Amino acid sequence: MKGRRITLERHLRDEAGRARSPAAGLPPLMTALAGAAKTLARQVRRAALSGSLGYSGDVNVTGDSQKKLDVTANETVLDAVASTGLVAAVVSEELKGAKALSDREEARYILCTDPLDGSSNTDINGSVGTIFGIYPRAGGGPVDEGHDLLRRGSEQIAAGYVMYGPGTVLVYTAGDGVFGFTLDEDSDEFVLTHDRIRCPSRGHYYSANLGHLKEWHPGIRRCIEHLTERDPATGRPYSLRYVGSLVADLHRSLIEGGFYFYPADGGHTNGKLRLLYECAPLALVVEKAGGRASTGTQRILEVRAESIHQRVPLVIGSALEVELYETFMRREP
Ligand code: AFP
Repeated sequence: MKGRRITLERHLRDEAGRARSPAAGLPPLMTALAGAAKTLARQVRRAALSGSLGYSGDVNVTGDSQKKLDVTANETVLDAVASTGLVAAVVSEELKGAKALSDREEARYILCTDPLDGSSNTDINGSVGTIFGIYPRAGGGPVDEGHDLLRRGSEQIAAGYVMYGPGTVLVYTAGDGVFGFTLDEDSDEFVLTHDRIRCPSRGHYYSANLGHLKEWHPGIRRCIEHLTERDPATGRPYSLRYVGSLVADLHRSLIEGGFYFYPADGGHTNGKLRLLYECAPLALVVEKAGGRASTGTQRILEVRAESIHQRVPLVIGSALEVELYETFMRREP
């Protein structure tokens, strides 16, 4: 990148220096997450060489068969944030209950994470990601599930994701702007490559597992019919792009426009994706970039979690496409 080279560390220092920045207490935590991401990028890249592909033999709490990399990713993220002393508890896709890390006063944050999302892609050298959402503690004393963990996404003070693709990209927001950093493997630094990302208000891609089409809400099926009709004036038909790795599909929508959805179907009556560590963090990122995220009927950031592994339907991406989808869902059959 031409011009001034801004590393993540430098960027975090600058942001923390702004008097009213909500990121003021976050730099060490973000630095720890970035450190975990560097380790994970290497683990994912070398998995076939180190014998780390394939299943661990266990099933996680939400019923997914765990990959070996799911297990190591979880340990890597937990070790990294535990070392900061800033996190009171972690909610992770790979842990049945929340894991308490510290009861000290400086442990001001709750971390919700999917350490390795899209792990079914690991064995085919496909893109995967890490998702994280950070909440301030609701009060002092021991972590209380109701107050500290079962939150609305709008209460997050920072959120983001790391995408392990051809390059490793870390995208985050602490409320004021969305920033993307690419890992420079020569210097082992994340460098700012996507400054103040804006999600295009519309795009020409849709991302979804159409294998479940027949079981979707009729409004969603009509939305697909609409998107796939030919009307060059409105950019239709839309093109289908589906990696099957939420972070990768979302990253495309964020940068190029378009949208991703995973609605309820016969096998996933509340959708497949988890509210606290998949939907809410990505919703904060996308909204701060000017996009939208909803269940189809309610803004994701307003949904209060009822359990830590709760699932919700998700539609996320360019504002106009998400609105269109919501409109089709509201229409009478
Ligand atoms: P895995 O982590 O089990 O691969 O699940 C990935 C995921 O949660 C999300 O990243 C994908 O968008 C979605 O599930 C894919 O689900 P389908 O395989 O049902 O399309």
